[in-house]
Amino acid sequence: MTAPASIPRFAVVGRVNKGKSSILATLVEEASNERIRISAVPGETTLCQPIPLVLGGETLLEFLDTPGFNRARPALDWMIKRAAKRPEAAKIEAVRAFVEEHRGKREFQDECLLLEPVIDGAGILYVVDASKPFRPDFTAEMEILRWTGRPRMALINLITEGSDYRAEWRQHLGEYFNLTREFNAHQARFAERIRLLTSLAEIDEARHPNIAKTIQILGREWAQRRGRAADVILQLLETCLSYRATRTLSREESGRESARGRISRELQEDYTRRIKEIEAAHHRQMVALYRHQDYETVDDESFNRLATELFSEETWQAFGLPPAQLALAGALAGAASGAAVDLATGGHTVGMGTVMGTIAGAAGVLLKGKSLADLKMKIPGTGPLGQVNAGGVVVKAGPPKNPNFPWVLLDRAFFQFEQIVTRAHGRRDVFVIDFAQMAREGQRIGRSGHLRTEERRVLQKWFLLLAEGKSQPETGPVYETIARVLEEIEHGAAS
Ligand SMILES: Nc1nc2c(ncn2[C@@H]2O[C@H](COP(=O)(O)OP(=O)(O)O)[C@@H](O)[C@H]2O)c(=O)[nH]1
Ligand SMILES: [Mg+2]
Repeated sequence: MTAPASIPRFAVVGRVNKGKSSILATLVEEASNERIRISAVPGETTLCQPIPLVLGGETLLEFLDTPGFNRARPALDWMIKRAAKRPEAAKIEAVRAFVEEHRGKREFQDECLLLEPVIDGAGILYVVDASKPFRPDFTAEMEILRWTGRPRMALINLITEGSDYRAEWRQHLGEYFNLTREFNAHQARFAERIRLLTSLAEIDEARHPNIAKTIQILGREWAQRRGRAADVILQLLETCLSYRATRTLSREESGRESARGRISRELQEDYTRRIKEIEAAHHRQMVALYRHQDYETVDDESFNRLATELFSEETWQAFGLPPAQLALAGALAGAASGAAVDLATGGHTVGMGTVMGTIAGAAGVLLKGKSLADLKMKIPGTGPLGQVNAGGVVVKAGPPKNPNFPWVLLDRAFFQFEQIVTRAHGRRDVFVIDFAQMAREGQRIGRSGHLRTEERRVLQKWFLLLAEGKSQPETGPVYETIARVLEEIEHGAAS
């Protein structure tokens, strides 16, 4: 099943285990090992597999993942003999004759598989691993590719860090290829993918318009994706800050200290569990948006880890606003930080003051010392004074009193986004967003501290409105701010 002839095709060739399949997976964002098999075991790719670049249901380009060269030297020898018999013919005739002679036979199975599409007009991407030295026996396959006369580009992948023969490789590749580019299958980001496609357009003039169109569509789609990512983060904050855990105490319970203690613990547990669930769900959405959802190892483990760290001391040291900025943001937003809390019931209503005290106390025990992740809850009762209704006393908890809570959530979302957007699809190792690892460095790594003053004000104001239970405050400027930061992260600007 191949794409129509009008779609540019490129055969990806080179020796086995040079990262051909990995490069393709990264290029077309295919994280599933079912569809693009990547393996440290040589010889996993045994057929020519078409790998389309599909956007909006349309195939824009098609790559062919090939097994790679196996016996290039004897193949070239055969072609040289053949060419000697017909010195007037173009070299590609010898390549064509070679394929016709050996097709379907075992001797040059791999060579035939990869040369066939090239003879039919596919361009060539030749992949080498420059962490290994160049050896003269590579020239045979490079010579064969030159004989085809097709537009061809060499791609330098660097598989093993700390070992670098790029300069040497470049010299040799320059003799055989129209262009040499570097592309790291495990590190390439969106900008590098676009650069690679631009290079393909350069070497293949006939396909230039098609490839240019592809680049344009990709850019548009990427920007739309960023918009959706900003929405995901906005909804995460909205949902978390609006959430209240509720419990109903009977009149009798509300007067009993042991019951109040138990209920307050349950409330706190309910609250934190639900917030973690909300965060994990939004994380999953983001993962899917950036096409990592099929990736088998984006498993619950990473979400669990994500979850367990939200309320940890380390997280609260690494993320959120530094104290001075927090105070300033609060002041600018028209409320002193933390002042919006305590609209709880005080001692006026049945048992309420005590319940709040208990929760605050529990949090204090949980997080001793001058804890940042202080989970004191706002606990407004029902009605103006949290009065008792027919069924009992409704107690609500959330969000935490600490004004850094939304900033911590926001920073974590930015951090997740950065991990996801920089994750190359060609990687097949476990994808874990390890907040704890980052936090262990003991530095503030959140981005919110780098926001512009006006942006912090806009966000703080919105946070306060949500925390106060105002439904659906205006989100335009909030969205703009989040989208701007996401763009900055995409472009790799330092936090
Ligand atoms: N660290 C690292 N490993 C890579 C890179 N590219 C490929 N690999 C690994 O090298 C092995 C072979 O990769 P694969 O794409 O299957 O090579 P192919 O046989 O040329 O298709 C796999 O274990 C890959 O994970 C890279 O850029 N960095
Ligand atoms: Mg392969």
